[in-house]
Amino acid sequence: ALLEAELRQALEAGQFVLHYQPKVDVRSGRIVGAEALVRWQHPGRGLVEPGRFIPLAEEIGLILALTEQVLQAACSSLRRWADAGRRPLPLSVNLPASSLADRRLPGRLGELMRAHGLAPSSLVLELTETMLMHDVDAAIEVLGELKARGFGLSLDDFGTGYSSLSHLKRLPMSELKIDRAFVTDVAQGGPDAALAVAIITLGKELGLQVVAEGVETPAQSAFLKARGCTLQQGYLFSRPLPREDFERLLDEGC
Ligand code: G
Ligand code: G
Ligand code: MN
Ligand code: NA
Repeated sequence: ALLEAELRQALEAGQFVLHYQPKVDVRSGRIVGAEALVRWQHPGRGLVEPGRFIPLAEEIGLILALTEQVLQAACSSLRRWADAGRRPLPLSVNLPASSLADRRLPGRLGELMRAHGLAPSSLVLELTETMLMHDVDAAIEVLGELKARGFGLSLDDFGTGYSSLSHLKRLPMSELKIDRAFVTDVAQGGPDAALAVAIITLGKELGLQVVAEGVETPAQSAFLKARGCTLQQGYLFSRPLPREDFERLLDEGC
């Protein structure tokens, strides 16, 4: 109950910040995008990880208000980077399961981008397969509208949820993220390597960008690259960083 009251207060006080993890094209070594990950800058506890408050925010009905702040902060950063003359870097944000239930989502996101003078293509919406499978037909309709407006659509944590392949082909995604559960042992050549290769092939055949997440070692990175997965994210390249540190990384020419 204490945490609940604190969470409400935190929304009012603006205690949520975004950290940014680069997405790298390993062929060039350059940063080609970033994922925004929310953290709670708690006055007493320090930086709180999302795993410790997102589920609670969903439970007590605060997730949409929190998501609104995340989207505002993401757009502020995109605006800031454009104003500073940086090359365009699409920013990915994680949407909660409940967000697709709102049919007004595409219109609201369109309005948000307009208000910041941004093209919808500068924002990539990350959705998990589990949230899409809950009501596939409704999801396809909302996703279709988001895609028509130009937003990027990424299927996050792929392979760990309950999507069927017959549904996958109907979802108008632009990107598929290989869950780090498959990446961890990918260089060992066992079943996870087979699954990762199958996911890469599947994604490419469906015309999607394929991104590996949770890449921590050169061996993992090299294996994935050799199999055609050149977009990678993970501690090997960088942890999620506060905005200033992320900007410094960009300034170093990565
Ligand atoms: O950053 P970290 O690895 O601690 O994130 C843990 C989980 O929290 C991940 O599953 C991630 O998708 C989720 N998450 C991070 N930021 C956000 C956010 O802004 N909104 C939502 N809904 N989930 C997020
Ligand atoms: O569910 P989602 O894919 O959005 O979760 C992203 C989470 O993964 C973030 O919390 C981020 O901190 C974490 N993460 C990012 N890179 C790595 C990595 O290389 N290894 C591990 N273990 N976690 C990572
Ligand atoms: Mn994600
Ligand atoms: Na993921």
